[in-house]
Amino acid sequence: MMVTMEIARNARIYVAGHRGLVGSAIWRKLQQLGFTQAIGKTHTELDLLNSDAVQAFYQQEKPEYVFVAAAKVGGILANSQQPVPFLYDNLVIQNNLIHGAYTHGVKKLLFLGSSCIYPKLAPQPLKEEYLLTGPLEPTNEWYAVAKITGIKLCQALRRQHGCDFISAMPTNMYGPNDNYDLQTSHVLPALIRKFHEAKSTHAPSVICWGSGSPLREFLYADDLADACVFLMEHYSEEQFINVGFGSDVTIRELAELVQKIVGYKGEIIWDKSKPDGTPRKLMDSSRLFSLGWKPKVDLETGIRLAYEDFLKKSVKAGS
Ligand code: GFB
Repeated sequence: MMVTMEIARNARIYVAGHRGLVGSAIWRKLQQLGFTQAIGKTHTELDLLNSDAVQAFYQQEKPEYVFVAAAKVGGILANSQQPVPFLYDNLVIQNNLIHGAYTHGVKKLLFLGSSCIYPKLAPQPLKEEYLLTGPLEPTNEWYAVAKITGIKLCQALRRQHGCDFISAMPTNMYGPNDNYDLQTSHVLPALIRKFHEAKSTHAPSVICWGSGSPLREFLYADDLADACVFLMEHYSEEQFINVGFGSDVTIRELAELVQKIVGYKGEIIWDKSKPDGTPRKLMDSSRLFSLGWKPKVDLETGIRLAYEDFLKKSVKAGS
């Protein structure tokens, strides 16, 4: 059901994780819409793993609205190699932020999860009600369990204490301020970097991971940010809501598209010793779309924008 609760342009809005891929996009969106009191804290200013520090922050800054976009995130390899931070850090960060928002009377909170919360072999497209109907994908179950716990905490606080806390599950994201570290990044920034470097060094081939056959859905970060602000103003339900693009591509198709955009002429080699992960995770975003929200940036346009951002950052870093 659609509700309308317009947020005053001078409301105090905390974006946790405002320098990350998603948080920075929410920050840009708030600026663009004329919000005058967005609050962001760097890791040095506020350690989200420190419960006392988070309580003191809430006490002092008194945010009225909170976007929880802070998390330990990473691609398929980082997820399987670092189970502890993906589980523990995420649980502590979200518990501090969500429970702290309750104790300090935050008016509304939006918690961001991930499409990996769904069972590995759930029917496609993924509907919200498929949560907890089967085993998770092993390469990211630590992260998924943490995110499921975050959804449940928001639901529990709503049920027991009437908190207006909602959760959104975005599909695979990409865009400005992404992580381009080849060991820890997601596939799209990794491919941008690999094809760009291969082009610059005239390398004959680029190695991509897995078989290339898994299907993934990609949403440009600024579209997600737009959806987050839309949900903050128009959604108030216990059930979390999917935020997807609406269609997916194989990793092979994605690699060929990035190759074309970067302008690399060499060969692609598939390293099958690397994991494929979930075979497919296409979201069913019909609940969100029926509220009147739609993504604006198609995959090719989004990759071109992300590549421009990558080039700007490489020039700044002097590489
Ligand atoms: O984006 P990605 O790391 O994570 O990988 P997931 C998606 C697919 O791309 C996998 C393949 O099949 C990878 O094997 N791939 C091909 C590559 N080349 C590369 C490469 O150079 N780097 C990377 N990283 N992948 C993540 C979860 O799953 O999705 C997180 O680990 C989170 O928990 C995120 O939920 C949204 O899409 O498989």
